[in-house]
Amino acid sequence: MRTALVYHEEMTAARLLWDDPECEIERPERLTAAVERLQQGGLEQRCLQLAAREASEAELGLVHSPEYVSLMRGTQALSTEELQALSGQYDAVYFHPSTFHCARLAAGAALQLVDAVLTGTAHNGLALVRPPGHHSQRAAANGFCVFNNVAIAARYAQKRHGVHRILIVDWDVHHGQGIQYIFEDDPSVLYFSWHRYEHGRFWPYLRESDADAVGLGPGRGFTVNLPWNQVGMGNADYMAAFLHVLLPVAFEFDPELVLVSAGFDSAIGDPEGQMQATPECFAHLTQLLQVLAGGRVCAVLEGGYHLESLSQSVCMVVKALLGDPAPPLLGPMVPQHSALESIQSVRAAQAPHWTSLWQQGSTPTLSLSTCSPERRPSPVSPGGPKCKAAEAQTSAVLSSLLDRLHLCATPPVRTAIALTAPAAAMVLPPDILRQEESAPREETQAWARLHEALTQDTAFTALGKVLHLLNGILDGQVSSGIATTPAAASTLEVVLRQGLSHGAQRVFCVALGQLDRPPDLANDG
Ligand code: X5A
Ligand code: ZN
Repeated sequence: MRTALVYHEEMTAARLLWDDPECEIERPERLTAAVERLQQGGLEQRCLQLAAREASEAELGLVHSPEYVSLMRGTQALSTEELQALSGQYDAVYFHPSTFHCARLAAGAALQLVDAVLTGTAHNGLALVRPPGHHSQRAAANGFCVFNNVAIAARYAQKRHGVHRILIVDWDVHHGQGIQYIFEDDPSVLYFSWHRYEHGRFWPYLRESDADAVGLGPGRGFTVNLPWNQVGMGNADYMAAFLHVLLPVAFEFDPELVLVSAGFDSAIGDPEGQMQATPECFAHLTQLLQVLAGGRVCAVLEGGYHLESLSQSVCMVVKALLGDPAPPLLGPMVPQHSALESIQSVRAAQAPHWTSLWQQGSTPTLSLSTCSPERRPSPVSPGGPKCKAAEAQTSAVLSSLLDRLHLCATPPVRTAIALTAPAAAMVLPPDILRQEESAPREETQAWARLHEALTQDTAFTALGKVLHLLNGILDGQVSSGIATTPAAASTLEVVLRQGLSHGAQRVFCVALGQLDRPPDLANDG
């Protein structure tokens, strides 16, 4: 299993043929700089290198209208003047005689990457492409984008490989409104985008880029927008966004494939984004995504206009995909107030749709009486009395939630291990807490009275050890524990029951041992 790198030199052919200050940043050197840096770092050679193919017109038709595809095909034969005139029909777009070929290669590269990952040829991968895709719409080019590479890849993965749920993570600094429109009513594709927004005063200036755009009809809750209202967002802000918004929702969604609209204009030095995140941050973001979908992560280049920052960030993503450890993030790692406000506003907007966002002691937008336990809460009439009440409730809890996100000390990351057999002389790292004690005998016995199968001595000791570990976790002494037990499933069941009855939200217990029978937790959800 390897990391695929999909590329074709011919994608450097398209370039701006006239003066246009808005478009001149999207140039061929973006690709050559990134590829050269991958070569210098010895990274290209560690990847499975695949030459991009052109997407067929049928494949483009998965997302785009036949008329639009024909119009784009026609650009190959236009004069410079005609190309410039057609470009003027769209927002922030330029055409070149090679654009149609490049754009088909860009979409084809994304499809090849998906093929490689879904057939098992590769574990994960990156497609380095131009033109980018995430602004492109069914019948419109937009923001340097001609065909929506990632959206086409998502539909293709569903049609060709039978994948059901796909997560699209758009970490480009611009809102991929094209992807949002294509999937806005589709619950099979979860679209997450963060973007420079500045309360609507940044391109593409859309009301629907704000956090309250959550999708339409059956797709409600499957569009997740995180607008940044200030420039200068850095590593701590990006990590907080992943940890407090994207990952909870993504775990609950449980995707079978992760596609990344990997733009690097969200990195430090980029003239478009004006953000502060360092290239190392993208290694961490990539690593975090690899816990989803069995590691099936396909990243496709979008923006990124600072050649040095772009190339370094691309290297960091490829290193993380290859499994190299991520360099530490330096600095105090404290999110900015404005970032926390944005994070809290998305959490509030999405809370009705995702139980993983319900916070203990507060349900930001809806009280429990209006929010049914099923996935879809009953809709609240816009502007109605419930809506007004919810708004008031939101602002009331907002500041306390902000304080909690900001100030609440997280328990130390510390692991305890409890071994039932003293013979198991394991050499443990020094920072691991070795737990010799067992839980009070009455506690264990009380449970064992109800479960006769566990009253044999070894299982009984194991249960005591595990309960003791659990106490350590619930007290905040340690954050996780490992117990070796001869009856893993039964003890695991007790631990989970205990954890749930304590209202625990952060219990990670691994029981190593024979699975005598699968834990029966169906009744507890
Ligand atoms: C793919 C991408 C940005 C367009 C900016 C226009 N497009 N001002 O980053
Ligand atoms: Zn961008």
